[in-house]
Amino acid sequence: MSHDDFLQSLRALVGAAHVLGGEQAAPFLVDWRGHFRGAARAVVRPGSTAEVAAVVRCCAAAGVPIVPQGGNTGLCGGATPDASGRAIVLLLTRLDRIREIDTDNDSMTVEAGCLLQTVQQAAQAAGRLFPLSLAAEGSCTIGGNLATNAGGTQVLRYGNMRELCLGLEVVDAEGEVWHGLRALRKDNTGYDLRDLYIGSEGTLGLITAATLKLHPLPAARCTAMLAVPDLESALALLSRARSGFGAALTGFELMSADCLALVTATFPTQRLPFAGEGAQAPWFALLEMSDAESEQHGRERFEAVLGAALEAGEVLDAVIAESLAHGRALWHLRESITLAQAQAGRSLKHDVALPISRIPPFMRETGARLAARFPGLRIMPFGHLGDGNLHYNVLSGPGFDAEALVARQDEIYACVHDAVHALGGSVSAEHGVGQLKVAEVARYKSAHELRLMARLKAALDPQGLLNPGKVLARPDQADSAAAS
Ligand code: FAD
Ligand code: 2HG
Ligand code: ZN
Repeated sequence: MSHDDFLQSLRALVGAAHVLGGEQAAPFLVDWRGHFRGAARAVVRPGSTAEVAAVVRCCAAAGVPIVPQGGNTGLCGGATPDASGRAIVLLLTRLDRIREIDTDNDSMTVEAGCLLQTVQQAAQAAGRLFPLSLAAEGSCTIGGNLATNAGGTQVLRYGNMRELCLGLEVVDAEGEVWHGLRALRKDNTGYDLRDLYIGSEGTLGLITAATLKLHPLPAARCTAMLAVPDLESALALLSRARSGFGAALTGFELMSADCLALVTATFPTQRLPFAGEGAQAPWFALLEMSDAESEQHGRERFEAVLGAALEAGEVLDAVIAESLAHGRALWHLRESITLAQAQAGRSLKHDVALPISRIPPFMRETGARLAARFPGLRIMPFGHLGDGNLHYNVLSGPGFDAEALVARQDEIYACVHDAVHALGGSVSAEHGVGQLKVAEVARYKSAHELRLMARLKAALDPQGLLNPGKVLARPDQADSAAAS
C-alpha cells in the first residue's frame, strides 16, 4: 500500500480531522524533557476502542509500527517514535469517558485517555479515593499510568498502578479487543494477562480502558515537613512513622537541601518553611498521615509521633501544616523539584530502587565516587524514601557544563547504576524503560530473563509493530544493545 493510500485508509477510519501531520503533529514527536525527538507518518487520534482496533488492523496489514501515546509526560522517551518516520503515533486522549463508578464494589471503569486528575476528582465526587498521585496528574493519562506502572507519592500505603487495577480492556497486536474489564478482587483462572500488560509500555498491546480500585476517603490528612540532620535519622524517622501510624502513613518523601534550594531559587513565590538550625539541615522529609476517624484524632497521633522524633534527635525542626492549603503548599515544594531541575540545565535521571537499609551507604559511596570522577557535577537526590525509590538525579552546572554531561553520560549512568545493581537494586523503580534504558536493561538483567521477555514479546506481537525498540532492543539491534 502506498503511503498516501495508507493515510487515506486512516482518515476513513477515524475522520480526516484526527489524522495529523506537519506542524499539528510536531508536539507529539518530542518527549516532555525535549531529550528525544522522532518522526512519524502521522499522529492518529481514534475516538473509541473500535476505532483503535481498526487502526491497529490497518497498521498490521501495512506493516506499520505503532507508538502509543497518552499525556506524553513519560520520562524515558517511551512515547516518542524513532527518527525513521516509519511509525504512526497513536494518541489515546480522545478515549476519555468515565464508563462506570460502582461504590458498592469500590471500583470505577474509565477509558485510557482520561486524565489522572479527572479520575481522582470523579472518585472524590462519588465519596471515594483514587489514590495514585503524582506531579504530572493534570496532564498524564490513566493509559500511560498503567502502561508505565506509575508510582508516585502514595505507593507506601496504596501500592503502584498495578495494585490499583482490577481489569483491563486491551487491543492486541492483531487488532482484536481483549475484554478483561473484570471488577474482581479474586480471579485465579490462569495466566494474569492484566499484570502482563501493565508496565509493558505499549510493547504488548494498547490499553483502551481499565477498571480501577477505589478506597475510602480519609477523614483527615496531616502533613509535616521535617528538617533532618542525616540519612540515618531519616531512616529512623521512617521506621518510627511506620510503627506509630501503621497503615495510616500515606506518604514519606525525602529531599536534599540542594533540591529545595533550587525550587525556591527557580520559583521565588515558594519558600523553605524553616529558619535557624532547621534551614541549615542537609535533608528534609515530607510526611503525610491519613486518619480514618477525625481531624483531632489525626492531629494528636501525628504530634505524639513527631514529638518523640524531635526528642530522639531524629528531627531538627518540624513544620506541621495548619490547614489543607498549608499542607498543599508543603507538597507543592516537593512536587516542583522536577520542573525546577528541568529548567536548571541538562540532567540525568537515575530513578532507582534499593532496599531501604542500603540507601545511606549507597548515597555516601556513590556521591564520593561521582565527586572524584566528575568534579563539578551537581547531585540532587530526592524521592519516595518510604518505597526505597530515589530520584538520584545529577545536573550540569557552572563546574560541569551540559556538553560535558552529554559527552560523559554513559560513564555517569554506569557509575550510578553499577552501584545500584551491586546493592541488589533496580535501575528503574517507577518511570519504566522506554528508549532511555534499553541498554541498561540489557546490561543488568540475566540472559535468561531477557530471553523470556523476548519470547513473550514475540508471542504477543509477532510482527514487532507495537512500540518497537522500547523496553527491549529490536531483535535486529539486540546484540549491539547487549554489548554496549
Ligand atoms: P505517555 O508519556 O504518553 O506514555 C508513557 C508510556 O506508556 C509510553 O511507552 C507509551 O507508549 C505508553 N502508553 C501510553 N498510553 C498507552 C496506552 N493507552 N496503552 C499502551 N501504552 C500506552 N511517574 C511516576 O511513576 N511517579 C511520579 O511521581 C512521576 N512524577 C512525574 C512528574 C512530572 C512533572 C512528570 C513530567 C512526569 C512524572 N512521572 C512520574 C512520569 C509520568 O508522568 C508517568 O510515567 C505517567 O504515568 C505517564 O503517563 P502519560 O499518559 O503521560 O504517558
Ligand atoms: C517524582 O517523584 C517523579 O516527582 C519525577 O517521579 C522524578 O524528576 C524526577 O526525576
Ligand atoms: Zn517519583
